[in-house]
Amino acid sequence: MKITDEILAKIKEYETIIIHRHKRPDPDALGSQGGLAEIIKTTFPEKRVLLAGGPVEGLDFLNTMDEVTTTDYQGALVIVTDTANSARISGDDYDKGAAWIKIDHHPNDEPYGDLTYVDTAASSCSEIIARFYFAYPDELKISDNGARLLYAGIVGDTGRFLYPATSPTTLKVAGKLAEFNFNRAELNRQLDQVSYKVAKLFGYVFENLQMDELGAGQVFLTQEVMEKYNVVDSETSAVVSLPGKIDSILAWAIFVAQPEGFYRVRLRSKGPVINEIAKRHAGGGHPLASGANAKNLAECAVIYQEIQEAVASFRQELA
Ligand SMILES: [Mn+2]
Repeated sequence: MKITDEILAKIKEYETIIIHRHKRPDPDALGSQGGLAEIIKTTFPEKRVLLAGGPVEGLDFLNTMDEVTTTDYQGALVIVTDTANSARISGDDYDKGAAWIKIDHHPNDEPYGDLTYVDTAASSCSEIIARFYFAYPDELKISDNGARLLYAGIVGDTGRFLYPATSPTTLKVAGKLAEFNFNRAELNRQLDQVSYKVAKLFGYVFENLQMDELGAGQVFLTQEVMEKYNVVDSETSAVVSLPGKIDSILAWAIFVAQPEGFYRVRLRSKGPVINEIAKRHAGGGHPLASGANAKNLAECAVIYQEIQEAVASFRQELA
């Protein structure tokens, strides 16, 4: 039995289905979660589908969550999308259901769940959910809003079809989703626009980025900087891809100081593999897009040195 057949059978089997995604959700987390919910609701209107995970931090134009209580989990099927490891699942009771399923596109370092469907070649978890929908044209239905959510997730995780994970399949799936009735131009604008204060922070990042001669970059967002620009940690996600605009940069880290004293580290790359660095520093992710944590400035310095080494050996292999 194909894994997608098994997942469809599980969905048919349960009356209540609770869908989780990762903490600090991005458009792909909300798109895959909400898109799957719309498929199930539209196909099986008698089923109860709940979205778990709490507030959506500035992405409420995409979706809002449901109130989910512990008793809702009794006899329920839990599906978790876009979340590599259980510690990152948003919401507490994800393990209290009768069965649970993982659907994801990150490296499968922790294969949690009774069923695990991971495709690391997919651009996004939303692409996986969209392919699931298109694989059962006689069985599954989706609403226009479901198509909108999946499209948003693909646009989010591919940087608007820019990153290498964007495959011909990604574009085909996005094209088929675009046939549904939603305002694509408005959605693209909502995903792309930033507040005036975050635009000012863009200026700070370019102004203060340090880069070595091989193209390893770093920038620090200290508590003082965050206060000066009046931004919170979740708003800094908008600046993460920014250094990639520079032609000579290859890999970079953005160190975001946390009130507790440690640093959240956002790592991005155009080639050198950086998720191995992330794993050594309490993190993980994709080869070209990862997150880590540094206890203090000394660990930040170690991380930057490891980026420099990864960039240097990447350049050597190219030469
Ligand atoms: Mn994703």
